[in-house]
Amino acid sequence: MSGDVSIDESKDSAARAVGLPPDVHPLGHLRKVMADFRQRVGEDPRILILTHRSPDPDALGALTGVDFLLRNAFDLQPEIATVGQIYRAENQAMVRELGLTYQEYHSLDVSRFHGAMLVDSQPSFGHTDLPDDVPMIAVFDHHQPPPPERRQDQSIPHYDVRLGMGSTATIIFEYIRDAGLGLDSRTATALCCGVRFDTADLSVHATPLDREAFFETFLHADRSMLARIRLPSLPPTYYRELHRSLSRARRHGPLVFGLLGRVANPESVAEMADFFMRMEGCRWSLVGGSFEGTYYLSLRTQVAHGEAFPLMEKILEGEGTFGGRGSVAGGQVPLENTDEATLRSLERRLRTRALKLVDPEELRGTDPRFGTRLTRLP
Ligand SMILES: [Mn+2]
Repeated sequence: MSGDVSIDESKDSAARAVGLPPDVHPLGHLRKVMADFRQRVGEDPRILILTHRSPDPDALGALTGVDFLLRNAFDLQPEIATVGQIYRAENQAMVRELGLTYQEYHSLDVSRFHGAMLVDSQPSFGHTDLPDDVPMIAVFDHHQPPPPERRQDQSIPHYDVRLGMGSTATIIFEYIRDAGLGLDSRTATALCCGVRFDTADLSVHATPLDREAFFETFLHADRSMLARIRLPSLPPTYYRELHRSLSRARRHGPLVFGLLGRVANPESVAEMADFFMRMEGCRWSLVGGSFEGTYYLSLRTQVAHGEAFPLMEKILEGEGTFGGRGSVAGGQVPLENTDEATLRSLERRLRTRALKLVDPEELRGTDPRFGTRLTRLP
């Protein structure tokens, strides 16, 4: 991966076309939406802030940032709810270090709320659970929206989706900045983790606003906390999974490919895809594993190799749901059966489709079907 920062100013305004019109000031628009909302439901609306299942650092940073914004610029007392356990050690460390506390969405009485806001996801995404009877007031995200026929979000008054943006934390940072609020160390640390995680320290997908968000939040962040989040202690199961992933993964020309069967931690799928991507000569990596009735897939590409989203689309061929941006994509396929045969046959289909995407010329010297074990590579 090249170390240079890719900045494309034109992306910002083009991306706005998906969500808010380019001439609309996001904070001004949100203020207007909230004023209208207060007129309808009363001066003191109860707001629920949500994100996708098993939130990553960008989702956690954005949740913390929106909470801060609503409390300090809108005089609200929102509540945050999450779905799904957090498995990745870095993400657990972030929750622990920052003392983040969330309600468990599925045990929450959602009828208490007048409205909901969603960060780092969109309503029709497969990995996001939303209440049916609580109106969605705002969406803040940077992922590719679904095709119009599958969009359930036509009526959301504040729909701020910016495709060119490196992280959702960056988008939230802009609101906080524009509201003239000073960042406290906890919010700054949380936002900083989000920007650095989704942009790999500004090395990919980084816009000028991402850079500003990163530097500004870094300046106010708790530096020793950032270090502890970055290199947390790891449970023994981590090493077992690592060993299994290394022994299962194969190199097929430019592709490092690992279908891991059952995994003890669904986030190890993304973690291994990142890890394999670092292998010299690897231009894309694909890792999958099954956990509690869902098959998780993570795909990474080198910028020069192309976008991850269309590759994932070809690999899933209509099975399950997927999302992505730039060089990163993730997919989930629900398993109607958790037996070995169902799992094997899904992995076979995925393997066949993935290998079809590799140029046969580049497979020379490896067993075309089975690839080469990572530990046997010359
Ligand atoms: Mn994100």
